[in-house]
Amino acid sequence: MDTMSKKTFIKNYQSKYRELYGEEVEFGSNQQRYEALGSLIREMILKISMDTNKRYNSTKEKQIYYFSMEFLLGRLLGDTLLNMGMLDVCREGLKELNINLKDLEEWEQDQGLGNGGLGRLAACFLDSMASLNIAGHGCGIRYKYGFFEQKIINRKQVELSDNWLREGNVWEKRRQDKAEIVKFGGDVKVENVDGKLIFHHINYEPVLAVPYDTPIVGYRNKVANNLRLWSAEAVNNEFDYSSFRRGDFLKAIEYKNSVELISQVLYPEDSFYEGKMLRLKQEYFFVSAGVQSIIRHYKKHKGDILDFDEKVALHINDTHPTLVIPELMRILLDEENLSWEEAWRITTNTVSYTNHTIMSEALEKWPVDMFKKLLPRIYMIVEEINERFCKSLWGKYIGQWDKISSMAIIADEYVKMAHLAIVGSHSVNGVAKLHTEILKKEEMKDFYYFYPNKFNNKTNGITHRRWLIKSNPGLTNLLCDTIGESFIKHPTDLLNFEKFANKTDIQEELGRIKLENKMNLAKIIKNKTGIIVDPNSLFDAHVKRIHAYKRQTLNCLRIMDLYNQLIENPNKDIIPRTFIFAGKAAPGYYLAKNTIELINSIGEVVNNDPRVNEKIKVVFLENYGVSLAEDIIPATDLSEQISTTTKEASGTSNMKFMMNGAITIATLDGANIEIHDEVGDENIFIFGMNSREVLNYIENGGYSAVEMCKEDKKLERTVGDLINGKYCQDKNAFKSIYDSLMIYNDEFFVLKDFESYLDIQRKVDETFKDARMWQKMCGINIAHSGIFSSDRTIKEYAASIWGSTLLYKNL
Ligand code: 26W
Repeated sequence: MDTMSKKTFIKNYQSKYRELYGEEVEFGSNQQRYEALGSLIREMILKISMDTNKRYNSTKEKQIYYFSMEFLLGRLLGDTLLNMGMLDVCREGLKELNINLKDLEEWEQDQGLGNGGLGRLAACFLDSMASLNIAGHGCGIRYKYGFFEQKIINRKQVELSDNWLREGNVWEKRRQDKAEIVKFGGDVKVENVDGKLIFHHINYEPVLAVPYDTPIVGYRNKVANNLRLWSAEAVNNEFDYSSFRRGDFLKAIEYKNSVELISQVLYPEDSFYEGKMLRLKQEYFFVSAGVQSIIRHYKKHKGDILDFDEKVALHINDTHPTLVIPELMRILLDEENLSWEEAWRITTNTVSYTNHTIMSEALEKWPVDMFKKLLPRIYMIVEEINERFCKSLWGKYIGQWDKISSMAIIADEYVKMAHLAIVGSHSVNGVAKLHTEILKKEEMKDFYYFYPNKFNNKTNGITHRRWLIKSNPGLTNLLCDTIGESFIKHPTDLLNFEKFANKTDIQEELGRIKLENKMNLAKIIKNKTGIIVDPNSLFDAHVKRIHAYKRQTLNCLRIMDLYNQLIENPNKDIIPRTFIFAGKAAPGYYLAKNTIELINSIGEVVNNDPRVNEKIKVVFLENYGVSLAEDIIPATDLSEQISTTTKEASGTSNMKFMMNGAITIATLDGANIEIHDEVGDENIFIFGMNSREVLNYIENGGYSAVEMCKEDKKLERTVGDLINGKYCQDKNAFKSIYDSLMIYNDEFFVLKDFESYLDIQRKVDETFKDARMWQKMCGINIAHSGIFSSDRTIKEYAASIWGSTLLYKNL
């Protein structure tokens, strides 16, 4: 890519600043300077976007659209500069103007339009698609308020709204000219014209879907794909004057408000489904707008509708966008006048589906009444899909009514979205090997038996551009100095680093880089919490959504046990540790919120107890998100991935930590298994039950938490500490956690894995004592992390699901 010279950059930046603010940049605030830089870069990207689109339109290469309810992009400035090859020029140029690029970057609000893993994966995929020169675009919702901002007040989580658009968003461009109408409610009138049924959707409520486009720039390859996020507006932006005249003024306002509600806020629940009408509205809203605009674009460029499936792939990120299937059917049937068979062939060939969770409480199903009322025409189509599917089941399972009704799309007055997604797509994939096996053998086994060829695995990945090159420049420099730069384009070349992991000077260098990152994090911890932590202590990070299955409680119990031991035996030889927690709890998830309170309470006791606080510190960092993760991950020694085996579909922070040279302490769950396969027993700390044992307990019972406690006095005592006032005067403060373990029989086997967790933690201490040994392990982890780049994942999707035209010409 032709990059700018420093001189040109300075000139352009100064003139951009003048144009925006009518004064010289030296008088500006950092926020204004950020805005000016953002808009300068945005303009430069415009040219790349135009060229990319021109190329896509003329080569007619297959276009991939990734439909996702969530895109957790974080900040864009730094990563965009990196990908454009302008990071150095920009940093140096600004320096000449006495401006620190970092100070400007901090002014950018995180784009937090996602809950966690699923949304961040979508963001990593966009980066990889653009960087691999694949014509892949995002389609989602432009929530006015993203994931809530978390504050800790009195040790408890408090939720504040995330008004991320308050200062505007330099990266997006509103495209009023590309707006679509989405229709809700009303009735369907069926007309018979010469024996053909024509469906008229009448009396509906129209909603204007206005797209906002954000360019996604590939790594130094002159590609800019598009992320299109839809915003809901009243069709007549002004009040409806006819109803106004009739005195129905309030009705007009009501309509406007109810429409704008659709894209108002991201639902903050993940892994827990709530059958809210507004959520169903959100789902249909962006799906319908997206599919309509894709078809409009396709036809505008002279695409033949019968070849649609050869030129377009629509991917659905979990079941949330499943309505892509009936919506595409609707357009093909009602607007393109295709036969059912043709429409069905095109739809199923076009759509593919990724499952991200086996937690049954996260499975989406909509009450038939609600569905029918909100989407009458779509419901008719889903009914027809269901009938045809059930008929095909009858052929195979003669007389087996139970099986047929358990597989049906509509049953027990519910529309089951996962069933619709499987039936209406040509590919169903899980996100790590174990997860896919569980889908095939357990969760979706009937469907796997019926459609064995649809099922496949695509182990998740993370973009090494954001999560290594951008967030860990120290390590990146060391890698470039030792193995050269090829890993940037070919991340599996990181393997070349393995031989360096043995070298003393490299081990020392790795230690030095880590220490520097830890000093940076220590500063952040001090600023945010007032707690002073020792950068030479072992940084042990457990950062992710707070959820019972992720077992923050197991970590808490272990710290509580360690605290008891240190009190009893002040000379106990342990490695000083800083326990770092961060993560948000869904606002309605009491147990998870109680866990946050527990962590903070343990912190208050431990950090203020002079008998132990030279040895251990417990820190909870509020408002976990992409930007905070970028500070925590490069500074971590030990990565906690301790979910109940079988429950974590993949996990992706495990990969980020590994790539930054943290050692993983883990159950053999999700992608931890594949990390273990990569680095071998000696370079990871594995503990706990395996999937067979867990599934066996779940299926056959036989586990008793009370018995576990009876057998292990230390465990009994630690669990007892939850309700004896040790960590909070109010003895009932952590009653819900205590009850989840002792009364509800510890659904996630925390107590069962406790002993083996303590054992392996002792091994961690032993290993950490030998600094050289530890750094060697870090080096090996880094060397083997390349396979977890989302570039690998995306190549697999492109080759075996999307059938996209692969043009690796810039690689
Ligand atoms: C309907 C409410 C709801 C919302 C979001 C249910 C479920 C979700 C997501 C599927 C939750 C999620 O983010 N799952 C995570 O997806 C990651 C990317 O594949 C995996 O790495 C994580 O293991 C999985 O928990």
